[in-house]
Amino acid sequence: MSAPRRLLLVNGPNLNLLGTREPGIYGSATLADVERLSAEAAAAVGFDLRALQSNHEGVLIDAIHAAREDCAGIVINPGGLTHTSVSLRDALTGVGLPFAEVHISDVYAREEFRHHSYLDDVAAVRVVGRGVDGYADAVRELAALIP
Ligand code: CA2
Repeated sequence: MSAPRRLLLVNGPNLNLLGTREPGIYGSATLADVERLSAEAAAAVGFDLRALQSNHEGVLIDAIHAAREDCAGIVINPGGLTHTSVSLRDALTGVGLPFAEVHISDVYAREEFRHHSYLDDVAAVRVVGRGVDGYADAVRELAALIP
């Protein structure tokens, strides 16, 4: 059977607040804008996109596990879990799908605690500090790796 032409877009804790606060760091686009621009980028390279945001680590992990059934790759902005979660890393490596790690802001120009990522050595693609357009870049770069 051929691989599914679908990507999962995962946004982690607090990213539902996009466009409502801290525009100086995260811009003025909303989560709905991010999901739309990502779906458009996916469609342009022949992929369907399913989007999920949750503030709950276990919900994110369950969605990553479920992606094994019908997705070819994952684009994820794990939010603050980037810097704390071995469990999220284990979920992503456990399902074995290629994934792209996205950060809207330039985490390396911010506080020291944002410089460490539990995902950076296992991500197939990393896009950092390109604003919300980075999601479209991540979709394209990830799709290019999927046969
Ligand atoms: O730059 C990114 O995309 C981050 O992943 C965003 C996380 C942060 O903990 C990471 O260090 C970098 C935080 C997401 C919170 O998003 C908000 C958006 C608007 C207003 C408040 C929070």
